[in-house]
Amino acid sequence: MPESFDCVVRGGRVATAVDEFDADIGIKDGVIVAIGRSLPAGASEIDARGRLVLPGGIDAHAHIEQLSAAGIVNADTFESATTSAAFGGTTTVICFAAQHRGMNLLTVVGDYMALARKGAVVDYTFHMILTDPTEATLKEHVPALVAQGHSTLKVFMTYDLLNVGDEKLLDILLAARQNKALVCVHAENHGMISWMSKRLVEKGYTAPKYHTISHPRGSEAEAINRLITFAELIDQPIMIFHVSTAEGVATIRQARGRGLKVFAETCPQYLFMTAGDLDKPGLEGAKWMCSPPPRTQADQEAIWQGLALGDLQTVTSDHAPYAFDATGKLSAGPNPTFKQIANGLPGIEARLPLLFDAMVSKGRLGVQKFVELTATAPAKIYNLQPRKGSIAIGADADIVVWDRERTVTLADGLLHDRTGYTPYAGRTLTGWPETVLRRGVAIVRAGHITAKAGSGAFLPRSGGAAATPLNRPTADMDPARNFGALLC
Ligand code: DUC
Ligand code: ZN
Ligand code: ZN
Repeated sequence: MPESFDCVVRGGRVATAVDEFDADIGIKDGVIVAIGRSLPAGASEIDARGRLVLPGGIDAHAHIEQLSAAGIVNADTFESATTSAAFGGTTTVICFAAQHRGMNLLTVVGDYMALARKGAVVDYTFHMILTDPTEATLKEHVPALVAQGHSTLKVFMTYDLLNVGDEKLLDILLAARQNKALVCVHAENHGMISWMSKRLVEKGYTAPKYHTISHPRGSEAEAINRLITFAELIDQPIMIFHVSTAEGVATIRQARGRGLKVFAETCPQYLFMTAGDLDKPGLEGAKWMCSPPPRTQADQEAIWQGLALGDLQTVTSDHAPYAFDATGKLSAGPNPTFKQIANGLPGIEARLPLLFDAMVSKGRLGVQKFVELTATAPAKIYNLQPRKGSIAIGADADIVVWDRERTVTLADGLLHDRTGYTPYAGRTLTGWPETVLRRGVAIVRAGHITAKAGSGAFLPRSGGAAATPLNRPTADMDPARNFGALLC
């Protein structure tokens, strides 16, 4: 044990993904160096008596200061989004360096890194969105960037200006395999969405609620199934983003049952909202518009079941904040069709309190599963362990002291992102992050943040175990069974 601690978090009830126990936590140089009873005094002390002490949350899917394909920058800067994250108990974010068509990926990542360095107040690492997988992108830029610690590629199967199509998706899966990177995918069938959207708008069904109909539920399971089929052909691990339907969960469960390396996430909007939330007067429903859209209560139940059984491993926010004005949701004018309204919800701050209320306060799956879904599993999948994701000797002291009694009624303007609204307004939650430590320093305390813009650290990552192929080639790709063709 070191002779002195910089800080001791004293007297709390510590919970990890597997344990729960009463302990003090001793911190030195930003790292947890002791977990025990009656630790000697630290240079500073945090009184955690009567509180839960949990690892800082990891939000592995947050759109921050990102240019959309339509040319809108979302409402948050790195500083505002990560401030909001910190207030909500999240100490690490994975956000998106987004290549649009014609852009050089090296430049995209360099420019994005400059924004993060300037503004982030929590630690961060990137997914690289590929929309233009040219030869140079795949053969030169991806290898160089993976070597610099950017080890996930993100791909869209829908959106006019983002989707890469089947052949390029296969190219990207292969490039990822060759570079030991994980591929994260927005999986929805583009043709179905496009066809439904055109028919709805032509017939005058333009209100935000029709956005839900324009993404027919089958469009998700179809794309997930196609993606899994492609990933199996290439023998490439994948992460399926924001699963919204029972059929999506079932398709993933079946693939995992066959031993395939398929990971999946969902988001609070698919656990706590339904399509009915978009059915509001005028354009108000736009505040609940995201893709895929929220579905039904039966889907919520199926997704909870998927989380319980491990078919889905993590819950992220998919924070995609657009203000309800001409800079965001109404950028196409005061009277847009649902097709002209930016997709996305603010959620980086509410994610943990919403889940804490459901899982810990109301008891659904319990505190250990809460920690697993929101911190430990994303740390494992995105290869941030052992530094992040748990309370353990040697880990960064990213710690949240939770007041499990405090009730908060969410309201527009209460949270710290820059949209000014929350789709969860009016919900009363029990349990709230009280003190948030990032690498041993209390950055949120008594409702105030002290972290300076740019004090967040970049977390370089290799692909790790999750991104390692099974080495289980299909017959078509296996030279021993495909008449000797060398294809990978
Ligand atoms: N859907 C996406 O695909 N990205 C951001 C937000 C959203 O709703
Ligand atoms: Zn998406
Ligand atoms: Zn997203």
